[in-house]
Amino acid sequence: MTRSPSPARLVAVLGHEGSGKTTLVRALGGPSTASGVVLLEGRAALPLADGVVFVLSSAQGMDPTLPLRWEEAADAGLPRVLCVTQLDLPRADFDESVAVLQRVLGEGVHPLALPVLDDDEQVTGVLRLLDLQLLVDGTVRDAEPEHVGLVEGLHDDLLEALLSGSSDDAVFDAWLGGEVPATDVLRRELAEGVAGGTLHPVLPVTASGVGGDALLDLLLASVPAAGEVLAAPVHDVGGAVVELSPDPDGPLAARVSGGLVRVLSGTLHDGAAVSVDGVVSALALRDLDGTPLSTCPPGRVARADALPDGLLSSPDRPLTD
Ligand SMILES: Nc1nc2c(ncn2[C@@H]2O[C@H](COP(=O)(O)OP(=O)(O)O)[C@@H](O)[C@H]2O)c(=O)[nH]1
Ligand SMILES: [Mg+2]
Repeated sequence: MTRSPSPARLVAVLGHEGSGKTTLVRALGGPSTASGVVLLEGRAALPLADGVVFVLSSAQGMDPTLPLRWEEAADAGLPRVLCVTQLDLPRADFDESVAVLQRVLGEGVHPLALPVLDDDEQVTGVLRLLDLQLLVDGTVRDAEPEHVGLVEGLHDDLLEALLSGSSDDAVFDAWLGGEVPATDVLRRELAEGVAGGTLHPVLPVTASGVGGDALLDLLLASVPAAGEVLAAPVHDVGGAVVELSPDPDGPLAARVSGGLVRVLSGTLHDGAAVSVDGVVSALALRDLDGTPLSTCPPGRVARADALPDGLLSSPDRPLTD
């Protein structure tokens, strides 16, 4: 039996071995989450991705390669957010992890939510710093006044970061004048800052998924569906630029990386002959969970394990970068 393919907002999950990437993807219901965000672990997903989540284990601390990957993703123009995991382990400390990330990655790194602990030091919810709402067990309510007092400084820092970068001068001036903008204005500024690569929120997520909704909401709001990867120019055999658009009936073009395939234009059909940078083979198309897939339209991602990395096209109409 075949199913419809996975949806089209693709986020690469990067981080140190053992930092909790697989656990995070599972806790969020991935790889294809119900919210329409596809989470793929590892660097192979990067050339296909619309955004990146960097995972830092609060217990293990900083991975020395993280700044390199961070720059790679920045060069690719991808929105970057950060997730702090393994908060239940003995040496874990969310605030310390945030401080390390701010020190190493610099500008634009701000906590967006804080872990809320119960009497046994277990993370049972998160406090959203944007609107000072508490999310516990799927319910949302105002944070207690004594909590608000403790986090007011972080809330103000976040709003200042959001609004000082705003293209909307009226909003920033009002903020300077002591007015707190409406939450939907703040959400819009947040989404624009993350999408534009100037803001990098940090969120706590546990192995059981506490904090996961806040992360998925952020990704949904700030990572463009099927972005840059679809826009890169390709050429025909004569060297002429071929303009592609995400048209299911357009000329077939797809990117292949690490056994993953993402369609730029046209539609992939299971069993069809395809050419990857001149090497022709028969396509064995599967969904991310391994189930056979009959077709895959533009923007979607699927598995095609046997294919080499490169630009996929039809053997009848070969394309190159
Ligand atoms: N106690 C605890 N263990 C975790 C947590 N997240 C992951 N782990 C464990 O840490 C190990 C590495 O996690 P994994 O998700 O495979 O990391 P990956 O290598 O980044 O994919 C596994 O044994 C997980 O069960 C967490 O939040 N708390
Ligand atoms: Mg893993």
